[in-house]
Amino acid sequence: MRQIASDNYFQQFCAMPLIHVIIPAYNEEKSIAHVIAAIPAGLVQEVIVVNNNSSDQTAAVASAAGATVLDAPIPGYGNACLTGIAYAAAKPVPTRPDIIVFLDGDFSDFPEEMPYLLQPILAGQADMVIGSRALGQRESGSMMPQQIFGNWLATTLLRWLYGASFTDLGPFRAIRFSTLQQLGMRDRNYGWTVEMQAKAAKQKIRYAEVPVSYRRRIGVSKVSGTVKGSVMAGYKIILTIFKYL
Ligand SMILES: Nc1nc2c(ncn2[C@@H]2O[C@H](COP(=O)(O)OP(=O)(O)O)[C@@H](O)[C@H]2O)c(=O)[nH]1
Ligand SMILES: [Mg+2]
Repeated sequence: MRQIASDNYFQQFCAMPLIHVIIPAYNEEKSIAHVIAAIPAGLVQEVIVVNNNSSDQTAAVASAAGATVLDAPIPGYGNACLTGIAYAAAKPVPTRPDIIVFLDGDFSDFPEEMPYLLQPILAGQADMVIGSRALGQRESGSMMPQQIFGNWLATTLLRWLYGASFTDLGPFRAIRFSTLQQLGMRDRNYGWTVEMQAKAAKQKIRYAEVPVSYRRRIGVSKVSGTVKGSVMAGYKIILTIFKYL
């Protein structure tokens, strides 16, 4: 795994922007505390866990780990993200985030790699950064074959139809809050990640990709690990790509 940037690395960025992390979580009581604990200390001002009717202790474990826990009654990954964005947008300006980082709650991402995700934005080179598992180190079995194929197909269509050069629809990503609001995100479930990338390409947003590591999740997958989830996600991703053309 790559060497993590030291604290004084950020000294060059005079006023560190406010960074909030949004983590959609559904029945992730075994992993959520690990995810929160692995976020580099002092890097972010708030960790927002959006819990969707979890039947386990996800909410209690997340708040005990220091996160702000929001309950999103309507199921769906996108809906959880929209709930987190609405919460951040409702904050008074001085405490409203400048940058949002999205992260999954199953400990398959490496939160300690967040400084790399942020670097192109902090350096003023990009307004959105996707953590690419295709460019990074992936533990075997961390992504299902249908997931690898689905990402290849979606990123190929984004290249052909939008002229965009993405290699993954990875969940671990960072974006300027103003850019995120400009995109006008709508999707409430599986089309969220590709909607953001399709709209960013369409609106000529400056984006970058950085390689991120990926490992097998803790617990059970709600999307790619289930036939229903994979089919629904595949269908919604393709639909979303053509919807925003
Ligand atoms: N809040 C919320 N989170 C969800 C929902 N479905 C999945 N998630 C979370 O979204 C992330 C990705 O889901 P996951 O099951 O890991 O999908 P996979 O990585 O594609 O296999 C995890 O943190 C899940 O807990 C949902 O309906 N609501
Ligand atoms: Mg996962």
